[in-house]
Amino acid sequence: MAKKVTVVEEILSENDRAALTNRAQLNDAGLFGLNLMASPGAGKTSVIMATIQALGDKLRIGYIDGDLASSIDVDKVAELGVPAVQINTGGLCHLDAFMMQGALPQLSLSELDLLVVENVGNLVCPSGFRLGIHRNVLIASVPEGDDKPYKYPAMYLGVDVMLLNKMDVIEAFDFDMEYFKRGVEILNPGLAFFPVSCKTGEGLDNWLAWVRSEVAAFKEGIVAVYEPR
Ligand SMILES: Nc1nc2c(ncn2[C@@H]2O[C@H](COP(=O)(O)OP(=O)(O)O)[C@@H](O)[C@H]2O)c(=O)[nH]1
Ligand SMILES: [Mg+2]
Repeated sequence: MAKKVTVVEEILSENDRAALTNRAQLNDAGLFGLNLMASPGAGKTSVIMATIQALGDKLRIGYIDGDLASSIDVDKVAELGVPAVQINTGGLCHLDAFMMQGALPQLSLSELDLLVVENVGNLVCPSGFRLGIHRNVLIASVPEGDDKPYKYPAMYLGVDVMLLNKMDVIEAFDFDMEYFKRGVEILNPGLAFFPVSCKTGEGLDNWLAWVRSEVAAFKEGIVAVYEPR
C-alpha cells in the first residue's frame, strides 16, 4: 500500500519538473500563458474567440486546445488567423506538462505575446496537473448552478481569476449570486471575478482589461519570479 503512494508522488513530481521546463521556455521566449479550465460547454472556446477578436490586433496570440478527440475547436479558432495546435488526449481527462512539451515546439513562441491554452472540459482532473503556464483561469457558467464552488473546491482553490459566463440566462436558472460568491470567497479570498456573457458581450471589457494588464506586467518582468501553478 505504501509503495503505491510513493509511485503516485513520483509521477506528480515528474510532471512538476516538466512544468518548470515549460515555464522556462515561455519566459525565455517572452511569452505569457493562460490555462483556461471549465466544465464542458461552459464557454472556453467562446471566451477565447472573443478575446482573439478583441485583442488580436494588439497582441500576437497563439492557441493550444486539449480535447479527448476531434479538432472542432482548433479549426474554429484557426479561422480567426491565429496559430493553433491540437492536443488529443486520447481519453485522458486533462492536459499535463508533457503534452504541453509536445505542443510548444509547434508554435513560434518568440513571435507571440499571449498563449491561450484550452484545457480538457471538466472540473476535476485539470486542477491536479501543472502545465507551467503563468495564470490559471476558471470559466464557471450560470447553467452549471450556484453550488459548484462547494462541490468542486479544488478547481476554485487553484485559480488566479474567474469568469462567470452566460449571464444573459441568469433569470432562467434561479442562480443565487450571493451563495455562489460566498462559496468562492471561502476557498479563494479576493479572487478576481468577472461576470460575462459571450452572447451579449456584457462584462467582457473587464476580462479583456485584466488580460492586457497581466501581459503588460509580464513584459515588465513581474511574473517571472512567481512559482509555477
Ligand atoms: N446563452 C449563452 N450561450 C453561450 C455563451 N457562451 C457560450 N455559449 C454557448 O455554449 C455552448 C458551448 O460553448 P463553447 O464555447 O463551445 O464551450 P466549451 O466547451 O467550454 O469550449 C455553445 O453553444 C455556445 O454558443 C453565453 O454567454 N451565453
Ligand atoms: Mg471548447
